[in-house]
Amino acid sequence: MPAASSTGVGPSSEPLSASPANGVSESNTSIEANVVVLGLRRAGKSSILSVVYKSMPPDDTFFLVESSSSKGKPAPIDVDAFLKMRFWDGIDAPTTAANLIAQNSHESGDQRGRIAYGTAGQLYWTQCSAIVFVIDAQAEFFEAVSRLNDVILEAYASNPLIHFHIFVHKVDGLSSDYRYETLRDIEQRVLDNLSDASASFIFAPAAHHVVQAAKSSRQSSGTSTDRPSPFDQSEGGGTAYKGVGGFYIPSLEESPNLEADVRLSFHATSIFDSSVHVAFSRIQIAMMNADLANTLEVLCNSLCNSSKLEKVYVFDVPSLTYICADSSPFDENSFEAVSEYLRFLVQFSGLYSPLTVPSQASTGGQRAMADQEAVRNERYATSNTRLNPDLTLAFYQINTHLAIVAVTRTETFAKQSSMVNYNVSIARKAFLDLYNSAN
Ligand SMILES: Nc1nc2c(ncn2[C@@H]2O[C@H](COP(=O)(O)OP(=O)(O)O)[C@@H](O)[C@H]2O)c(=O)[nH]1
Ligand SMILES: [Mg+2]
Repeated sequence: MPAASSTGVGPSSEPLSASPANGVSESNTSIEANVVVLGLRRAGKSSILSVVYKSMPPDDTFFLVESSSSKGKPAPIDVDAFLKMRFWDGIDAPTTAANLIAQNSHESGDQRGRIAYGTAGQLYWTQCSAIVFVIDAQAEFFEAVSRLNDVILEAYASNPLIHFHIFVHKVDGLSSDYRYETLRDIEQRVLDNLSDASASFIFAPAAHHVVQAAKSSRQSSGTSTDRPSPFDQSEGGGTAYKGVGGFYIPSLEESPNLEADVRLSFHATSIFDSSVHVAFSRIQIAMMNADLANTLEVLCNSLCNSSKLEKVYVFDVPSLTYICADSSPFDENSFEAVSEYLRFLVQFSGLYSPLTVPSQASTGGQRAMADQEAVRNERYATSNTRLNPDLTLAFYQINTHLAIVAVTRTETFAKQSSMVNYNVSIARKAFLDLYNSAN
């Protein structure tokens, strides 16, 4: 059975995925993407991060202690799932002293711009790839939407490439019709606010640096994943324009049309089903280098076609998020079944012989060696289960925290299992090579 990667938060000698924030990075500089989670108090920010990245059972979030700016700096969560990401559980403090200091430097043309809200002065907006803004859909959301509007204008002024993911959260309390209505209502209000703000909107000097760097990296990169850095990355690390190949870079010379230019995505989420994992999967994929994301999808498609599978995902098992999937339409129910299956496998992973798990303090290099060793010996876990008479789920471990999960017709799978195994063994080597080269 699979084995867990090391983690920096809490002990982890368990095989696979008992460990949450897999592969906490050794240093700031290896972080490729910072994501700040913001929202009003009790919106559900800490719950979301705890459920997805710390494997906390949803019911336990009721007992989460409230974080507050008086209790010091937020401890970010580091995740390595093809992309080395750092998630910040934002403390809502719009005008900290740090922000005022940053404001001065911003006015004097500092290319780093202002300090990001919620990070207690540890990060600039120019270093954030994405912001998750959590809105409690069970409460009155007028104030939350107005706060979101402030955050968008503030962050976008310094960093026009930042991607805003708005979580319309706690939708478990709403009927499915009302869920959709609430989502549309919030979306419309946000867009209206942006449209109203366009006329008086001014970019900060930092924005010009970010856009310039993104344009030149897009021109020069070709298929390269190395992006030159326009600013000092020593604090917080990370670049804002990872994966810039795939989206529109606004022109700062023309008058802004915020409702069209700002990158916004809306997600209806709840910690009581897999919607929150799906939302984070989409965030991860959107931040990934566009070439890498395309290659991963092509690989999933070819595995799907060659083995006559219905659906293929590559999962980051500890967080139950996927890193890529084939291009067939996403199906919520099948995703829910796959997540349930992975949860089940993880519970029993300790019974099987784990791979050589590098110790908690191990370096990325040691982890890569352990992974290569496992490939050489072909010692990776596989498992399959019949979901219903027609559908079978199949699991193939890739390394200490990644796995291929396929949804397939039971009949096809039974007839062709040796061909599927052969194709999977080739695909998993390809995924592993990509993972190693992306790291
Ligand atoms: N019904 C429901 N409650 C949630 C959900 N997510 C979080 N909560 C609850 O909301 C409360 C506040 O959550 P918390 O994460 O502390 O909010 P924060 O202040 O934004 O970090 C807790 O009691 C959670 O159990 C959800 O998806 N559905
Ligand atoms: Mg909190």
